[in-house]
Amino acid sequence: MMKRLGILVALPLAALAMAQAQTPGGSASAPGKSPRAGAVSAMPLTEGTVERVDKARGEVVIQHGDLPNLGMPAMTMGFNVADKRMLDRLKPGDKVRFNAEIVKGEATVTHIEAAR
Ligand SMILES: [Cu+2]
Repeated sequence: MMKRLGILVALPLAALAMAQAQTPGGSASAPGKSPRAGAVSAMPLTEGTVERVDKARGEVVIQHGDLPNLGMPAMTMGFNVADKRMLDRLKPGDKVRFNAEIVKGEATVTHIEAAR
C-alpha cells in the first residue's frame, strides 16, 4: 500500500518540480513569492505520537494525524528520516509535530519537533 501511494504522490510532485525548474524564476507557479519562502515553512505541521524508534533501520513509527500532502489519513506507520540524527531526539511516547514527504518512494520525515 505504501509503495503504491508513494508512486501516486511522487509522480505529480516530480512533474511539478520539473515544471518549476523549466520556468525562469518560477513566477508562473508562485507569483510574488520570495524564493526563500520554502516548501517546508509553507507546509503545516502534522501532530503525532512516537510509537517506536529504530535507529538501526533509520525508522520511526509514528501514530499520526492527517497528512494532506501525502493524501494520507490518520494512522500508525513507519517513516524513514531525512537525517538519522533526528532519531537521537525521539523516544516512544513523545508528542511531536512533523512534516513528511515521499523521498525515493518512501514516506520520509523531513522535519520533526517536540509538540507542546
Ligand atoms: Cu500514514
